Amino acid sequence: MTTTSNLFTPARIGAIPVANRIAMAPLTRARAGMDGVHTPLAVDYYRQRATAGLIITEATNISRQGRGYAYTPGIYTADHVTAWKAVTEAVHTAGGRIVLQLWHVGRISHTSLQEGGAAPVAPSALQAGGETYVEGGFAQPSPPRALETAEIAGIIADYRHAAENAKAAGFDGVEVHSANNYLLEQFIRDSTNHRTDRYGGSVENRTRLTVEVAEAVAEVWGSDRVGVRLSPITQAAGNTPLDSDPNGTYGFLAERLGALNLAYLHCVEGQTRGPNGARNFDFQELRRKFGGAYIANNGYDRDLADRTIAEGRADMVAFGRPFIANPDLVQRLKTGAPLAQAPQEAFYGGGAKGYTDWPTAA
Ligand code: 8OZ
Repeated sequence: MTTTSNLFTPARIGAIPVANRIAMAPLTRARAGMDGVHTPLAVDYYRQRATAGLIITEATNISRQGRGYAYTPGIYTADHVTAWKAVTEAVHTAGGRIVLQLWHVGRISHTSLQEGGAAPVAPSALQAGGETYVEGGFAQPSPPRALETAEIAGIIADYRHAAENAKAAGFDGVEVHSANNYLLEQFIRDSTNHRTDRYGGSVENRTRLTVEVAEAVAEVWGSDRVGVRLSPITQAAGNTPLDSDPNGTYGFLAERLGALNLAYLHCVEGQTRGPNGARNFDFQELRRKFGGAYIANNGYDRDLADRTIAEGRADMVAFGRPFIANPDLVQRLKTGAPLAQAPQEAFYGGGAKGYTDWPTAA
């Protein structure tokens, strides 16, 4: 196998210099405490994967209200900052770069995870299907309540506070999670947003919250250290189409985000390939509308990633699952060493087993 691949050339993603074109995709591992504080295991886990050109952390709750899964980390208390600081120091000492993914789940939550058993919040009072992970098992997300217009400034303030904490924790930047049908995407989609205020109705109104959050976070970090993740054709909420016009909605949003000169756009593209590959969405058109650095994600293997970088269709490719069982994924892709496969039961929850005990290639 060739080692002259384009994947191993350095680049700049906004203001962030990266040593290669391989990003570690955000991976929910559900191994923090119920208080959202990481244990020292997370320090080992991220340090082991620091040869990625850029680590994008697991989705991290910006507020207690934004939490929808047990054992996911937070970035809203001083203890969260302290725990994450140990992670960023370890990654930097190992020569890596790491951005924190900022997350508010919106309606994908459960009353047992909310302060005082409150209902989760959403653009509209429409209950999600599917399952979330609560203490001790899975549960359908609880019926949400619709946010009052006057509350939305508070949500943006929570993002700003989380971004400030991420800065104090020593990250290289932040990624706004506006994908996979969590809060920001619930606003974007006309199936989950039935509002009649300035955050609902027109495409401009539905995309407003993502843009305002990106602006607020960019005020903290500088726009060249802020990325946004989108999933225009996700099936995260089941098989039903989430939006009547994904091309129009996301094209508009990509132009708006492009005008902010952000560090990067990161897209979950995978459902254009494989068994659901008939889905019609042009990610290159989205990338052109955004105009800045582009991180492609989902279902890439070495050859497709290499071709994508060689043809200038992305600046980085993010690998997710392969990073679980291959802490030295970059080296393995370089040498052609075989990749280990993580079993599903290693993905979420537990301790070191299946998390920090994967060996490097001999
Ligand atoms: C898997 C399990 C729970 C959450 C996402 C943050 O889909 C997630 C997630 C993934 O973006």
